[in-house]
Amino acid sequence: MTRVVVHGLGYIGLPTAAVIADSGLDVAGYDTSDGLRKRLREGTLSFEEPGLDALVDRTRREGALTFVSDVPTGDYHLVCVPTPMVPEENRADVGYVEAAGRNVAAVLREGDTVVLESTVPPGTTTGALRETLESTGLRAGEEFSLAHCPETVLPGNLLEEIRSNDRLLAGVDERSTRKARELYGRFTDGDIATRTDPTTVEFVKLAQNTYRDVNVALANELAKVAHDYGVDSREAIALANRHPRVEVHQPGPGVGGHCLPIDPWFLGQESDRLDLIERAREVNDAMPSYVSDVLGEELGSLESTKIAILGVAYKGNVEDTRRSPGLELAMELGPRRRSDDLLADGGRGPEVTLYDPHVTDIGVNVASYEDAIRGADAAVVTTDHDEFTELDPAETKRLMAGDLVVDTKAVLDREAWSTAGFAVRRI
Ligand code: SAJ
Repeated sequence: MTRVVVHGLGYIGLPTAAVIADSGLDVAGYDTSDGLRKRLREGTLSFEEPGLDALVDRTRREGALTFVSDVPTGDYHLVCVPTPMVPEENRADVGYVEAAGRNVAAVLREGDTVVLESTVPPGTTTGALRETLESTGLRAGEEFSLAHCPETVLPGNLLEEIRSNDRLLAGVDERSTRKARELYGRFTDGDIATRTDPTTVEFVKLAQNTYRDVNVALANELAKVAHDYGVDSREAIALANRHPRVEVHQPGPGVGGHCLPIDPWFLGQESDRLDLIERAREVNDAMPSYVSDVLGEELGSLESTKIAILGVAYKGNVEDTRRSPGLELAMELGPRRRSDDLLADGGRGPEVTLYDPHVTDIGVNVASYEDAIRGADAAVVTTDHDEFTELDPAETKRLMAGDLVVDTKAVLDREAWSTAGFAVRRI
């Protein structure tokens, strides 16, 4: 039976491995983290994703999916490792891709196919990865196949999107493209477009996330300008989007996650032409500071205040806090202080509390809803979790000291919260 080895068992690798196993292939999942492999063998997932737990559990019990400690040989090697940004440099760190390439090289046989799914700067597949794999003496496009097929799935809807999204893939030659297409054709119902130029496909993936980031930056700027005219930005954007060729995204407290704040920079890896794209990044990165200014403006001063931040996941209905705008806002407002520290440092504020019904990360100090809002001068909604639409304004009003709620995601029922006595400020 065809064996697929999936390298990297994170947000993309694990669900992809499970979906491929579910399609009837023999899948071996490998990750360099001993702890992660151990937890997966014990049946513990390191992140929350609808349906994933059950699918991993079932495919494991059926013997289709195994988690291995040593990289085995495989007909296909799928590389799904992270590509973080080098801190302070706005450049991609492709070290994990190269390391995975070395692991594949150690077991690579003639006739095997290697597919890179990670988001990378243009030129990585035919550059760094190809060189690493060819250190074996085998040639890509001759003795083995090599292709790039970037993942496009949205956290919170991973399984559905792995199975149904249209895909774009490119091999280094016709055979590589055909071999990769055969694999993806087994488990996706989406349309598969193919090319034989991986660099174009790498570029396209970055262009997609850059489009979204720049569009959100436009929405954020429009929202700030709209406020100066007394115009409701959400209403204005909804009305603007009635035009058949306009699709402005939604403003918010900033852009988080592991893709949009990073991927646009990868376009600048070998080009110094980034201009609008850089500005958009700056506009989005400055949103937490804008929200902090809004709070200061509405409260008069932030000194000795208590601010409750509602939502520290990077977006609604996920538990991932990577580059979370809510956490950025907390840092912008200052380190979390206990009330007794306030006396010690002369009463400078604000005190910041965090609430998030999805976040279980022990590194993030989340309180219960009641503790977060008790005595707060203002509450700021920074994530559009479904649960937030159910928050009780009357009960919240009873517990809070102040009456300001800044709803950066427009999730609260403005009328109900106003009726309960709140001043509701949207972004
Ligand atoms: N956001 C806004 N306003 C919007 C849309 C998003 O402020 O109108 C914010 C979100 O709140 C969040 C951030 O942007 O903080 C990113 O969220 P997202 O839902 O836009 O995207 P991700 O990072 O979860 O997933 C993106 C997706 N890319 C596109 O939609 C083009 C996904 O399809 C990709 O697979 C993923 O990046 C990836 O891994 O590259």
